[in-house]
Amino acid sequence: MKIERVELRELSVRLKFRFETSFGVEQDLRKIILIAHADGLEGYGEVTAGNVPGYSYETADTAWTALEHYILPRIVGRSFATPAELLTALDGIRGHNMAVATLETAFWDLQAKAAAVPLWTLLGGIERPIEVGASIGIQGSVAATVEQAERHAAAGYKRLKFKIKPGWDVEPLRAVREALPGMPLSVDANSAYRLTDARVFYQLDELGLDYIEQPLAHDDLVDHAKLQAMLATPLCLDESVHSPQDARKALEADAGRVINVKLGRVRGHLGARRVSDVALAFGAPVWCGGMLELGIGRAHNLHLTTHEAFTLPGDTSSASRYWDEDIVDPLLEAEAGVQTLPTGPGLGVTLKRDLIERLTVRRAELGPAGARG
Ligand code: OSB
Ligand code: MG
Repeated sequence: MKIERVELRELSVRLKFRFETSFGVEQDLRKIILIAHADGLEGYGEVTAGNVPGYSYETADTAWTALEHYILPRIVGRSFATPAELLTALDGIRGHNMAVATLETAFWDLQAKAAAVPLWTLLGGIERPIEVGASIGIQGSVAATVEQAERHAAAGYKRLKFKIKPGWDVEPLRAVREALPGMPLSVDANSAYRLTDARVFYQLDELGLDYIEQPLAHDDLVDHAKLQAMLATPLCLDESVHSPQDARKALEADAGRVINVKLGRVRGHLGARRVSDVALAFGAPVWCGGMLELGIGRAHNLHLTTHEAFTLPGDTSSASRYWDEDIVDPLLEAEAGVQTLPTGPGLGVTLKRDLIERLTVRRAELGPAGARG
């Protein structure tokens, strides 16, 4: 397929809630979407980076710059037969996986539309209901945390994940465990602890959590392996895994026993598949993480999750939890903790053009004549 033209749009959107993690608070978000044009078809991708470099070094701004100046100029006007070929053309770009993934995932959407099949069939998935959990931010009071836990459990979510940070960990989780004795629960520290905080993890180890996500530094597999050896609860790696090589090293070192796969972090669908293949080979369960996505990113996550390696509930909860209005039809809603795949070719969602126009704060287009503002 020849990529004739690519549009970038930055949208200004507001989450329905303030989402607090160990690295900061998010609510007013800058979301970039990408529309790739080929053979009369449109492929959609979404940047998953945050406003600031808290979760990763990438941000909405760095992704925009990487796409506009480094990635798209190598791609626009050229033909690619497969996503692997497209990625090869980007071999010279180190890192910036979220920016690359935005284009890579849009190219998969194009290919599925050209083949007139739903994206999951190209990804080697199986058509099945997608069980999802919910990721719950730091609430600031134990009572509010328990209230959130009970509300999401009643809504049918299959697993509840709580953000923790030093000083906000054992007490709220004990209260949630008491309120919901049989509920699958997990915590996500987003790298906020050190090995010297082992006392906290010994206490969390008593609560029967499904896993403890990314407790230690993003680049420290050695200390994660030490902590894993001290605990019965599996560690789940998020920020530490950017490639199948990272997954192999982590699982070989027993630095974790579960992997959270996020399309942006691993450079797109091909990277995600290779990471989940490594996990399957090690017998480690994987699940699809979330980055507070709009409908394009959310739909990509659902198609990804159809693969057999994804055996634990992911974070792709109902779009209406996050947004008053989403930018795609249909609205991607979980019923009793189960998301259904959109039908139709490719992602199976259509863009709400008028809404997107109203939310747009920056645009660029790269075509045969190069960049236009
Ligand atoms: O660590 O999984 C994370 C959101 C932004 C950045 C990092 C993370 C998250 C979430 C939210 O946990 C998942 C979601 O509901 O999209
Ligand atoms: Mg995480």
